Amino acid sequence: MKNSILYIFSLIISASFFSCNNSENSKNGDRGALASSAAEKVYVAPGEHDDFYAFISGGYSGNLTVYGLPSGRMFKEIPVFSQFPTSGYGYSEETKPMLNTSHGFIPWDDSHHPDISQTEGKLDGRWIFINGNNTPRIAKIDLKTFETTEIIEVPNSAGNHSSSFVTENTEYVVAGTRFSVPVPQQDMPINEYKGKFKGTLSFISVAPETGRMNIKFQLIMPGFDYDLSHPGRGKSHGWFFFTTYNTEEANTLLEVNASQNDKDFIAAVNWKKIEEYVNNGGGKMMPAEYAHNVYDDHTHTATSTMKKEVLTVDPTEVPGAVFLLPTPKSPHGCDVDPSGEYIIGNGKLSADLTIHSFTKMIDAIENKRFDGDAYGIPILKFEDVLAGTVKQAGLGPLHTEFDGKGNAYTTFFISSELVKWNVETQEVIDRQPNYYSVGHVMIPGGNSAHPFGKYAVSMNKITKDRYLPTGPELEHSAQLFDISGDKMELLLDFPTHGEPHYAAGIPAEIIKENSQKIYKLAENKHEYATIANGDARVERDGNEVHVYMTMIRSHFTPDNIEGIKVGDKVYFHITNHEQDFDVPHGFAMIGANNAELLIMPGQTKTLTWEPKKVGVWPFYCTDFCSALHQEMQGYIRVSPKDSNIDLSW
Ligand code: K7E
Ligand code: RUQ
Ligand code: CUA
Repeated sequence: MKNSILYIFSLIISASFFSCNNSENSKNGDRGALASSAAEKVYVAPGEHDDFYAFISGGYSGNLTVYGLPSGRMFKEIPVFSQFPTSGYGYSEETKPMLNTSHGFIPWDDSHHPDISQTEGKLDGRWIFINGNNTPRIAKIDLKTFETTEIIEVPNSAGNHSSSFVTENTEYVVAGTRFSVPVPQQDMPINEYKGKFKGTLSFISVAPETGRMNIKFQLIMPGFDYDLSHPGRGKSHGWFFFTTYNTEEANTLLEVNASQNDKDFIAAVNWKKIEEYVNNGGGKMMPAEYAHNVYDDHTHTATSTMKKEVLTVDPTEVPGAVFLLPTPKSPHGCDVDPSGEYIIGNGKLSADLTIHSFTKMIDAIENKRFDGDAYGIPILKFEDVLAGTVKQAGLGPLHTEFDGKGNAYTTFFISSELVKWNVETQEVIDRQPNYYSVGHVMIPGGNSAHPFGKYAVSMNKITKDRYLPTGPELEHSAQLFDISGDKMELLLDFPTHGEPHYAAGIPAEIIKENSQKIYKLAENKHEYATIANGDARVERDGNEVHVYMTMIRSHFTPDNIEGIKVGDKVYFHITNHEQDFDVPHGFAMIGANNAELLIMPGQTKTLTWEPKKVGVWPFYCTDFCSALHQEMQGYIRVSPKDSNIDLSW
C-alpha cells in the first residue's frame, strides 16, 4: 500500500515537471519552422471541401461538433443531450421528448465517446452513437440529416462511461457502467458496497435497417468501475473488452484506496455466447424503468416511451462467456488493433503499455489455465495472455488508435505526448509533444478494422498559452498531425467546443453523397403540418390556441392574429414551405420563455407562448433569408382574459 501511494506521488510530481518543460518548448518556438509547409498541408482553398469529417464529442456541452480535416474548420454543433437555442432542439414541442428520462426531463449530459456505425469492420457512415455519462443514455445521430434521432436510457447504470462502441457489423452498441451501484437500486448503507454493489454491461441491439435500439441484455458484473471498452474485430469478432479499475471495491477516497492492487482487469466478454444463451430463453427479466425516445423524420416529432423491464444475465450462469485478464495500474483505455489480435490496456498510473494477445487468451481458456476467480468469474494468468509490454514509453498512457499500417499511437497525459509504436515489435518509433496534457487521439477509422492513417487528431485537456487569452476559460485545443510518414508532423492547432473526449473521423465521400438537402413537403406527416397554403388557420380549444402557420420567402401566413387572450397557451405550428437547400426560416415571439425555432425546408416545428400582457406583440423571422428578410414579420393582438373579441386572422 505504501509503495503504491509513493508511486502516485512520484507521478504527480513528474506531471508538474513535464508541463513546465512543455511550456518552455512552445515559447521558444517550433512555430516558425513549422509554419510554411504545415500551412500548405492544412490549406483548403475557398470553395473546396475537406477530405475528412471529424465528429468531436463535446463533453460537458452534451453535444457533438463536426469539423473538417485537414482545415480544422467547425461546420456544425449537433445538439444531443442539451437544449440548444440555435435550432430550438429541446425547446420545440417536437424535440422535448428526446430529453425525457426516468428521472424526468434532463436537458444536460456529459458526452464522451462517439462511434460511427460499421459494416464488416468498415465505417459505413449511416449513424454515429454517443454516450451520456451522467444520466446514463446512448444517443444515435442520423448522418443523413445530422440530427439526433434516438436516445435510449440505460437502467442499472451510473456514470455510463465505457460506452458507446459498436461491434463490427453494428449488431450492438455497448454501454458499461463506471460506478457500480445497488442493482436494483435500493436504500442501503454505502459502506456495504463491497460484494453488494454491481456493475452492468449493456448490449443494445441496433436493427439493421432502421437502426432502432433495444437493450437486448445486461450482464450483471462484480462491483468494479468499468472504464472503457472496445469490440473485438476480425478473429476476435464476437468478443468485447472492458477495462476495470477499483477492483478493490472501495467506496471512499478512491485516489488511494482504488490504487492498491498492482493489477486490475480487462474483462473479456464473449457476447455471441451470451446472445445464444438469451435467444434460447436464458436470463432473467428485472423490473427497471427507462426511457426510449425516438424522433421520426416524417412526422418531425419525437415520442418517448417508458420501458418497465430489462433482461439481465448472471455471467456465472453462462460458462465460457466472461474472463478477467490481469492488467497493471488501473487501466483506462482499452483498445483493440485492426487485426483483432492485440488488446491494449493503458495503465494510467504506469509508464508501460500492456498488450494482451487474443490467441493466447483463447489458448489459456481452452486449456483451463486459470488463476482463481472473482465472484465466480475465472481469472487468467497475466503471463499467459501477455503479448508484450511497451516499456517506459511515456507517463500516464490513456488511449490508443491505429493507422492500419501496423502502428499504434498512444496518448500520454502526464508526459503530454503522442507516441507512435509498432504493434508487432512493440518498439517506439516516434514521439511528439502535445500542448498540453492530451486525452484521446483520433485517426479516422482508427477504431475499426480499416483505418485511414493519414491524420491523427489529439484532443488536449489544457490550453494555456496556445491561443489569445479569453479570460479564465479557454476552449480546449486539438492538434492535427500528419502521420503519413515515419515521423509525425504537427500541422495545426484548433479550438474545440466543450470538453472533447473521444472523436470519430470518416472520409468525406462516405457521408456527403448521402447527405439530405431538404425534407420533402409532400412527405411531411406532422400532426399539425399545414401543407396547402390555404389551410393556414387559427383554432381555439378552451384556453389553448393552435396556430397553423406557413412560412416562405418572405412572409408568414397568417401574419396578423387577433382574439388571443391573457392566460391563453398559444401553439405556433409552423411549416416551412421552401423546397430549396439551405433556406431555413426562423421564428421568434416576444416574451416566449423558451427559444426561437429554426425550421428546415419542408419541416414543421412548434413553439409555445403564454402571453402575460395585453397589447399588440410582434414576431419575426430570425434567419436572414432574402433581401426582404426584414419584412418577414407579423403581429398578435392580446386582449384581457374576459374580453369577447373573437379569433380572426
Ligand atoms: Cu479518457 Cu471519458 Cu474516453 Cu476523456 S475519457 S480523455
Ligand atoms: S440586420 S444582416 Cu440586424 Cu443588418 Cu442582420
Ligand atoms: Cu425568413 Cu428571414
